[in-house]
Amino acid sequence: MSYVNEVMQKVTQRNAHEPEFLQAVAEVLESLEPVLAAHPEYIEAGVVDRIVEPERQLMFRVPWVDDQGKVQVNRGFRVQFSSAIGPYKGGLRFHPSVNLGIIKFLGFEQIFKNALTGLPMGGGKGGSDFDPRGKSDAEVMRFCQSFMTELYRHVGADTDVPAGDIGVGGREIGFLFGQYKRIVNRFEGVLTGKGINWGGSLARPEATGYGTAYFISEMLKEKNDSLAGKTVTISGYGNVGTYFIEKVNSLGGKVITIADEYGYVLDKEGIAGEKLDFLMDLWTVKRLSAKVYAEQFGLPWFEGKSPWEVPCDIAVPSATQNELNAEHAQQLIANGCYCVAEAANMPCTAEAAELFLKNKVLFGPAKAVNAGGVAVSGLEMSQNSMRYGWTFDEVDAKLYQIMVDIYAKSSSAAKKYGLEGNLIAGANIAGFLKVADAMMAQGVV
Ligand code: 2IT
Repeated sequence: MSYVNEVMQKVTQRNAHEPEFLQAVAEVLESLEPVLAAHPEYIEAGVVDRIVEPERQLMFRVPWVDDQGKVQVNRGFRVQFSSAIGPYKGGLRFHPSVNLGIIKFLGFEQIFKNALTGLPMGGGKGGSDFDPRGKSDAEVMRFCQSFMTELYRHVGADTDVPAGDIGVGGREIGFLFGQYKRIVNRFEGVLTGKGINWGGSLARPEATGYGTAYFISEMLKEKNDSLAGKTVTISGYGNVGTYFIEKVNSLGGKVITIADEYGYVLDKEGIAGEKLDFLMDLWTVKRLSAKVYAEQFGLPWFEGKSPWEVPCDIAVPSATQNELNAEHAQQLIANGCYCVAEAANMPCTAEAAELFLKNKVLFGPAKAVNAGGVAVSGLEMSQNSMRYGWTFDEVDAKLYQIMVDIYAKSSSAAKKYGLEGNLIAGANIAGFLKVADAMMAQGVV
């Protein structure tokens, strides 16, 4: 049995009930085959055996009192996966689907994504099965305060720096930061995604969506093409989707769908102007269904259907893991879609991604495509350390350059290991090499 298969077998035995984690690990390990063949020293040093096991996994009770005076109990998580190249770094997800396996898959992905940014950040992820939908501000605040009352002892500006993810935006980061500061009596950059007048970075809210558009532009540039005049379908309309739409519009393309787990809206004219203004806080603040957008502007709503049935040039899954399966991939390919970029984390199933590669669809993997968010989080950490803040244009220019570099690194790593055009392999290899070399230098830890 090959070394990679042996490692995968052990990971499968140890984490048998965590399908998303196994999916994420299998994809990376497969990419590493040619690297390990060329560099047996990584095998000898147990680098792969170590990188698939989190350095530390925390699970804790989060008790809080709802508006009716009833005690509620949620489960909190923080998985500190790798600190080889910097403090643990990665978002917090508040969603009822959260469990240890989901947080581990996200934390594992974050190791390689963060390495790709070129900034000194390790990999981590956390969250809770708390559902922010339908909760009052006061309930969200009490929950966040309780969550941080346990988490504070495990995090810190030089230890572990959480941020937002699904269900955690500016409001939640504010409540979490306030409680941390109150407990430790220190104003420090323990979280990113902070408000602009209390240590946040300009362009952090925009970063993931803008970065996705910059990355797609790089993929298209290689084919002497651009986003101008292109029709794009997306799913999620949270922080990532909304700012992605804004950037696509400014680059001359149009986005014609948004979706949630109940269905999708088709907006053939493209989401722009007052419609985009309306969309901006529909999920991130109000946490309402995409159907509300359809109703507001008299647009067709397709109940129980997926936006991947709509013909488009470019498809950008921007909601959540495994939202785009093999059947969707086949439909997209049959309808002429020639570029797919993962704005969410692992939104394509392994089978879907395989179909895209096989059919020569330009495919951008999540670790590379959506790295702009955590990249600007890294820039927020730099600004906090300097006690200084860059202008919007300064941060945006750095973000742009980081996305250009990530594309170049991923593309050239794929080429170097005989997998030209396969950005999944390229991103995994480029991210891995940086972390693996750091692990080699630091001994068996
Ligand atoms: O998936 C992600 O990269 C994020 N949710 C952002 C993480 C961060 O630390 O900014």
